[in-house]
Amino acid sequence: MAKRLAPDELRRRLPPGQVLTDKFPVLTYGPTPRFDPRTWDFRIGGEVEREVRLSYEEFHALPRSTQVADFHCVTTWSRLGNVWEGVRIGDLLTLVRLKPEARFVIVHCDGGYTTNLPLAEFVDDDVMLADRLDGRDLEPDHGYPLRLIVPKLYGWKSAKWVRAIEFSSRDRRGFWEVRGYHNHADPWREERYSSQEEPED
Ligand SMILES: Nc1nc2c(c(=O)[nH]1)N[C@H]1C(S)=C(S)[C@@H](COP(=O)(O)O)O[C@H]1N2
Ligand SMILES: [Mo]
Repeated sequence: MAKRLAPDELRRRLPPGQVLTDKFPVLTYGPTPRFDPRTWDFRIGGEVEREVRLSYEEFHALPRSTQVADFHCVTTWSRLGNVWEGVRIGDLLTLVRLKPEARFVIVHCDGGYTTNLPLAEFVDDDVMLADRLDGRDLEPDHGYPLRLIVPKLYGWKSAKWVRAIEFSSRDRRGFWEVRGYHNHADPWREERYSSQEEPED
């Protein structure tokens, strides 16, 4: 699929320093968590009027969408044209009322992995919680039963095995963001390392 792209199309879709792959490498720190639908739940909390907890069945009753998006890992591979299926953030957010203080999002995963992003980027049209890829359920190593997809940022923001979304008034760096990766992570600006960050304030 990606191989058939015309050179100008490829230039438009492949960020600087990235190399195409048709495979889907697994990039995980630590083991793949075990999934049990009876105990799995999904929480939305923090700066919301009322916290929400959904069971596996309740989550699967939410409106579903499909979208095509490219995926860029900071280790330099990019996989283009992924067909993701799941729940758009816009549809998820009909379940809660955000407090005005909510400005950042911290994503919590099974196994303790976390990642952070600004609210404005979390609510972008192309951000979703996905459970299927290319017409099949996600494989456990790729995040089943649920992963975040944030196409405009490097892959470590696309957290696998998501269990909770926390809205926060202040930004708190996640797992890789405290270990030397860039807080923002825009692949088009090659925001790879925290050492590149401009001092703020
Ligand atoms: N929970 C969790 N999510 C994670 C990671 C991880 O280690 N744990 N790795 C991230 C990184 S660095 C990338 S590039 C993508 C890779 O997704 P994949 O393993 O499905 O290719 O998952 C991201 N999400
Ligand atoms: Mo990555």
